[in-house]
Amino acid sequence: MSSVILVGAQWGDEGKGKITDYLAQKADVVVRYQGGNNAGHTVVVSGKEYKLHLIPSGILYGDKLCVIGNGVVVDPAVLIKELDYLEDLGISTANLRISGRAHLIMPYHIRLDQVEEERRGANKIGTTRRGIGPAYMDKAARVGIRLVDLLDAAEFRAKLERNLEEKNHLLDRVFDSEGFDVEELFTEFQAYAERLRPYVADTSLLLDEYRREGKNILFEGAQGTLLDIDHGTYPYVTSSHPIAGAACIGAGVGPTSIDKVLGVVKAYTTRVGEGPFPTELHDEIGDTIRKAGHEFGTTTGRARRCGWFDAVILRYSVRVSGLSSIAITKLDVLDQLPKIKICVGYRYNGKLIKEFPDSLSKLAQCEPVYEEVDGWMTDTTACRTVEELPEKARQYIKRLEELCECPASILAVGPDREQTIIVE
Ligand code: 2SA
Ligand code: GDP
Ligand code: MG
Repeated sequence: MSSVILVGAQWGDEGKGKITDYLAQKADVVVRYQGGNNAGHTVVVSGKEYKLHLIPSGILYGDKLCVIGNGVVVDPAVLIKELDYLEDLGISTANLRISGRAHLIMPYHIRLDQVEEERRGANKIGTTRRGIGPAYMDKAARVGIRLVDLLDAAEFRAKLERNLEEKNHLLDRVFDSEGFDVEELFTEFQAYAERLRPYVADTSLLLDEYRREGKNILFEGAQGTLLDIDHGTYPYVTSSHPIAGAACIGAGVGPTSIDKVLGVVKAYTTRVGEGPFPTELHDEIGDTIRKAGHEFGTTTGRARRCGWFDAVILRYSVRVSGLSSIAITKLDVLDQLPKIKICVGYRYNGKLIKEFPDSLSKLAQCEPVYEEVDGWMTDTTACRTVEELPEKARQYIKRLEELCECPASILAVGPDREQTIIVE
């Protein structure tokens, strides 16, 4: 396996948690490198469901080193809650390490995310309101507070005071919202510092040691290509880079140490939040898919918008993340559909286009061009090999591979770890 980056190839929620958990069997290390607790990864092991937001899905094994890299924004209260959640379930968190270079999500980031979304009104982004955007803004503005700062009380206090002066002014004057008290936040965060101190490490160094020993490292992406701040449907994106290149920056490893990139895709498409979505279904088929696939946000519970598979998006993901292969999840969700559509291109201004457009208004005017295939109308949830899949399901997968110009290496036919097919 060596070093593999796993990324979402659509708008997130492709089943990255499940595939990470599956691949983690053979990994020595699992690393999160971007995003924060806006992510929601659901993993099912022997019928039991685990929901993770910050901690890498590899934690469920107990013996894997799990790393939260410098590129992640960490809400310490949420992280501690997740540590408690796992420990209550008897899952050890002793192998977790968090980069001291990771930035903190502070309570004022969460408040700002909320009031900014309200102010945007009809132009809202549909954020998860977890403070992700404002935390990355502070990082880029060079006023962010990092985990290493949290561990140094004097440093933390100085940075907190400076930040609160500005943030309280902004909240009060611009948003007519309540500010925060220095003493209260300082005391609250000192408790977090003590709880998190044992986990903080130079994780780039740690990963380098593992790499030199020839260990298998799995990088677990959050969100998806189309939510990337550069390559996604800007401004309806998250504030980090879900594409594969970000793994190097967000974990502190060099690109030459990466062997493979795996893109996780659903057999159809979903999106949470606002923004154009060419293959979105506004009819009962969309409702059927949402119901069959339990398409509701893991973090916020929001209903996900559902639509047909879009090969234009996939080819774009293959390009911008350099995918070596894809894992196609949720095939079983299509089991009872008599007809299935695949978007093979867009019609824009009367012309057929095959490349994903950069302009959002252009994308909003794109009409999907579909190819229709017969559904397999058979339960696939017990299939464990490609041969056991119905012929029409195999044809569907083959067609997706051709259109995406990328081979499928893994298929998923249910949420459980066991419901996974390795393509030989
Ligand atoms: P943010 O909060 O600033 O990152 O939001 C910006 C956009 O990014 C989208 N986004 C997501 N889309 C899908 N899934 C995500 N994670 C959760 C999940 C979402 C949930 O796993 O289900 O529970 O609602 C995720 N995180 C961010 C978001 O919808 C905005 O469009
Ligand atoms: P992630 O954010 O990419 O990790 O995906 P989420 O966990 O947010 O959403 C994927 C959902 O689909 C989760 O509830 C998974 O348990 C579930 N899931 C993953 N793979 C499959 C599959 O092949 N079939 C079905 N029915 N559910 C799946
Ligand atoms: Mg998710």
